[in-house]
Amino acid sequence: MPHQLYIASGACSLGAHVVVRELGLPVQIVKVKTRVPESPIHAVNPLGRVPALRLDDGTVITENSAILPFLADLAPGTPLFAPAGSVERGLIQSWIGYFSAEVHAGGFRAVNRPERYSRDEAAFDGIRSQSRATLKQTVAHIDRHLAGQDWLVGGRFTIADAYLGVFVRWIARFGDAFSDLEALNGFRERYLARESVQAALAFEAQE
Ligand SMILES: N[C@@H](CCC(=O)N[C@@H](CS)C(=O)NCC(=O)O)C(=O)O
Repeated sequence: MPHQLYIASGACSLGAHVVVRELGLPVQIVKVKTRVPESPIHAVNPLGRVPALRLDDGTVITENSAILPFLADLAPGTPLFAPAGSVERGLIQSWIGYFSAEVHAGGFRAVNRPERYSRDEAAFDGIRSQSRATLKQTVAHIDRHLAGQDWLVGGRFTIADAYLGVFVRWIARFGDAFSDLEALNGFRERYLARESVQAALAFEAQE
């Protein structure tokens, strides 16, 4: 059996999915549902989360921050990543860490899952609005970095950009509240124009 990447429609697994398509890797994309007990994801990742990468020997790698570099390393020398020990590799991994910890876990999760932060339902709206304000500050940092450049590191599309696309798409749901982040809005257009992204989104939209 080939390596299998477990993904879900609209989820943060889009970044890894895009990397598989950018690199033309021999990795089977397996679309699953999350948050339902009968989902096959539970047999792969005990946390029930995507992305999860099941290797051909049965080993399962979870976490975007591990899966994205692992996939890129399946194509040695790819411009989507950078050589071990290089400054660019450090910068790409720095952004991936920021997206995983600060933007996803620290930002979106509190906006989307206030029940994880309080048992008091009356507190949910307050958690959502404060978290949204915090998230805005977090993504404004990315917006400032992107001003005047197309991609995050080295003037080319990398695995960090593949991952950032997830959050830039999610931000669009906030409409006007985030529309002043011009560099990020430009990034979203460049991201959505990529063939790999369009193919990944079309696959995810299929029934
Ligand atoms: N830290 C993990 C987060 C993964 C994660 O939260 N995935 C979400 C989709 S964006 C999921 O599968 N949620 C289902 C659930 O929590 O039950 C990573 O970066 O890979």
